[in-house]
Amino acid sequence: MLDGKKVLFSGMQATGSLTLGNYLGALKNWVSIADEYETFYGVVDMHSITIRQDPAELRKRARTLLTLYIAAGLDPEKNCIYYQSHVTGHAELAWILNCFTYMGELNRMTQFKDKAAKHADNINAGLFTYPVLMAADILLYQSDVVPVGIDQMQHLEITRDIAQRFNAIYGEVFTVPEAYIGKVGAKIMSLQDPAKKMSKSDENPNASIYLMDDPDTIMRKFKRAVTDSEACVRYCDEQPGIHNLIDIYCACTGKTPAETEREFDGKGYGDFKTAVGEAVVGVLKPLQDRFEDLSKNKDYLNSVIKNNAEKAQYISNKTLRKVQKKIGFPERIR
Ligand code: ATP
Ligand code: LTN
Repeated sequence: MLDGKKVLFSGMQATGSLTLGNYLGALKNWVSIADEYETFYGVVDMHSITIRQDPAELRKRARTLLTLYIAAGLDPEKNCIYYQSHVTGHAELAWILNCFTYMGELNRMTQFKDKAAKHADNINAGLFTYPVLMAADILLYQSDVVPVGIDQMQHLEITRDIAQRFNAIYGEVFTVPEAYIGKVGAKIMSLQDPAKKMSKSDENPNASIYLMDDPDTIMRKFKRAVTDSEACVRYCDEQPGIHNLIDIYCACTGKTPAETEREFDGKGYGDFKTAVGEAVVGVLKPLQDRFEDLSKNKDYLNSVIKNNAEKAQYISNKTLRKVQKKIGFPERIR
């Protein structure tokens, strides 16, 4: 609890350009529930360097991501939007939590296995302990809820395990967080292979809709989206391509799958794909316009970056000091 409200933490990596999957699975939910919580939204640039990054590119992407948080509807006066690397407690708590996390637990993480396979030439220790830094992000603010897509569930479980283990030894130090998974859009699949999740690191640009894609590109990508052979708009597991497009349509329009089936009864894939494309353009265009406006306002963005980092540093220090005391680090002399 912070100022009588429950605490929410979430974050995204500044790697690659955000996709519609990131938006519908995470960012959109962040905005819809923000008012109910005291919120912290990190641009988790420290997580990004587990994969080799070009410095100038990382800096640019981090700023783009922070701007997108605001463009998506998060008011930075009410939501603490900041760069993870500006708040020292993340790394400090992560080190401590590393000493309360087992190699065997980290070995089971599917994201580690996937990323290690993709980057076989750079399987660094940071990639391995990535979930511990994520646990530190969350526990540092005594977070109650963490809105994420389904793919992050395993990391949430390990965070809970670490918190409970620590609390069992030292008393109730950490709030044990819950994941918040949205009802629609929790797992948007690739437009080219509906068995794979839509991912910003996919090499095929036609597999993903990027938040910055222009309307023509969006319509073209949906026209080319892989569909099935039944030629009717039905929400079922046998038609994974159409299933995914219905999920996208519902997440963008607020309609249900049953309503969508009725709306397109007797119509072919072509009409449906056009409607999905238009629904997505309708959601992304205003976001893109706000992004353009915000990007021009450098002073405003800089003040958000500074003020929120200070706020996050101040609040996170409380947890950090408590943890340091509990584990027996010597007191600071003032
Ligand atoms: P990468 O391809 O670099 O691993 P990613 O696209 O998977 O990146 P992340 O930065 O790992 O994105 O995730 C940011 C947030 O978006 C997380 O909460 C994650 O659960 C959510 N998310 C990512 N991809 C999808 C998707 N296809 N559908 C729904 N949510 C998603
Ligand atoms: N691992 C997350 C990003 C992330 C995160 C967090 C999400 C880092 N720290 C804390 C929620 C809470 C991912 O989306 N890949």
